[in-house]
Amino acid sequence: MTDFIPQAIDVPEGDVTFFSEFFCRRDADRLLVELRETTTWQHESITLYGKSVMMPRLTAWYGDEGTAYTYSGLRNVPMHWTPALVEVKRAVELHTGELFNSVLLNLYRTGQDSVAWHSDDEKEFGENPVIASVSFGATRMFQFRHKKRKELKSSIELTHGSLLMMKGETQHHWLHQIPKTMKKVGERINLTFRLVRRLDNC
Ligand SMILES: O=C(O)CCC(=O)C(=O)O
Ligand SMILES: [Mn+2]
Repeated sequence: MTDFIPQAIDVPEGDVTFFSEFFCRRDADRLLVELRETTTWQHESITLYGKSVMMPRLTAWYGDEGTAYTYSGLRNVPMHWTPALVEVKRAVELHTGELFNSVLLNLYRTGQDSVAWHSDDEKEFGENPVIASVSFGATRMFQFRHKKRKELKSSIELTHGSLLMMKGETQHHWLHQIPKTMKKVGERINLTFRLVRRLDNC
């Protein structure tokens, strides 16, 4: 880890901070290759307007036992942590003081891969989820849009080895996305660490 100076991102009613070089170049290069090769990537389909379509990215879900949850209509049953994931998780936990028990990985193969507007507000994440988002590989634009105040927007370039923290009421008030780009960009891997709580029915 090299950069401990947080950059605050302008998202009123939210709490977002960015560490541009959370991992040094050498560690980031090594982790990109390791994560690419040791992750069991899936290409899932989702139902959109009654039609089954392939997701515009590859995904993988890892975590402690008992942290399964439903995301985009898909039931994610986690796989066991790999050494590369444990390394990234430990670094993030040590630095932020937060604890996580699961991670969703996304692999954006080209500029045509993307994630559509959404918030990470599944009930399993609790009232005010803390999301730690680590990026490796190609730089991609991450955009925020306020749910009600249409004039409020923000964006940040997520660079190789960076960490973006979203906390507080961010997921209540803001949507985020990674748009497609016509630029020639290489592969990018993103990890979003989350704390999944067991849902109790009583
Ligand atoms: O790739 C990213 O930076 C964001 C991914 C994301 O928002 C998600 O998986 O929920
Ligand atoms: Mn998200």
